[in-house]
Amino acid sequence: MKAALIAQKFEVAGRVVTVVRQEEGNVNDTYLAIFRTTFSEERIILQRINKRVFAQPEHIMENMRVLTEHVHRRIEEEIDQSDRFWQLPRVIPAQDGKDYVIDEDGEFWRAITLIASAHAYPKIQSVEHAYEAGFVLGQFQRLISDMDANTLHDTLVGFHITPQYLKTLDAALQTPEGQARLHASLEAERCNLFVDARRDWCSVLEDAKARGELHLRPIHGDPKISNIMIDDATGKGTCIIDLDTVKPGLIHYDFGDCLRSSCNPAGEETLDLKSVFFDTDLCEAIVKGYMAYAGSFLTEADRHYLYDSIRLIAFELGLRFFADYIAGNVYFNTRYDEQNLNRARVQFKLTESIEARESKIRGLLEKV
Ligand code: GN1
Ligand code: MG
Repeated sequence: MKAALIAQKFEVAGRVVTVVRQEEGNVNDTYLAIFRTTFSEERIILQRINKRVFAQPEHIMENMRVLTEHVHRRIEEEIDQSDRFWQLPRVIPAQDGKDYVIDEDGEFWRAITLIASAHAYPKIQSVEHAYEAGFVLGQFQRLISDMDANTLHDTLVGFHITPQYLKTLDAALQTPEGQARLHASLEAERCNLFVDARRDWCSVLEDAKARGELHLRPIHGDPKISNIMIDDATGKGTCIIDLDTVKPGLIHYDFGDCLRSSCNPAGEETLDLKSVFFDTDLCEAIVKGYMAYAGSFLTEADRHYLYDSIRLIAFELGLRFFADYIAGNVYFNTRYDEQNLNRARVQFKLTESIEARESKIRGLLEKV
């Protein structure tokens, strides 16, 4: 198997015993590789970067290295004051000293350490889990809050710039194929109307940025619940994984993404639309956990846009899935044709639920 041959090119002691494809991930392909020597075993994560999405994968690796070295140093400095072990994956160099391997087909591979004896869950498990998710995100943002955003590459131009996704949708809708996909289903037409009704509002964060109210900072970019790891031994949050989208951005993208993914107990892939809603009890727990750390670095203006960020990132993800469905599923990995349409409907249902609970959510955000 190709992945096994690639795994062997990274600096890990021993020989590859097995390489197993992992199901997670809408963009990159992920494998677990197990190495053994006569006396020991090491498990690592091997990933093939999707070059359709990331034009310059070497920049992702530079961002990852800069950020992980910064965070590892800070974790070490604070270890004696900490109530737990904080972890963050480490980039494993290839045998030639580079941070990646390019195979004979030009595919780009990288290896990172596995966070052992901890798990991430695709859906929220409990109110305690929600608190821990918020706590981990707040701690992560605090640990990188003293980094200069200019030290990071913009590895994914337009990422989380909602009005840009509208343009992508509009371009797809202008093609005959796009029109055919739109009119082939009532659900697609409904999604389109849902988007239309929110066109003017969806630049809310970009407008605040343009007015100078919000500033670019280093962000994670994808802190959904399935990227937050919980320590098996203690039940406490220990780590945030999937550092592909670390780049300059608004902390609101992260806050919104954590909330929209955590407060929908049905999860992103459910086919049961009726079960999708925004759970404000979970929201309260996440916000409490988040503010334990984030309270120290949020400005008044940052706080002002927290509600909008939750609504926006749910809406934006729906828009991204919908635009991809109309375009013929060219961005996100899919297992069946209507998967992106279904994912879009889930996020739009969630957006509606957030909108219906606006005053409750704003109240929770003011309380902490
Ligand atoms: C993608 O590949 P994955 O699952 O880590 C996407 C995120 C979405 C997420 C939704 C680079 O992340 O932005 O929020 O799917 N990543 C990219 O599950 O587009
Ligand atoms: Mg990701």
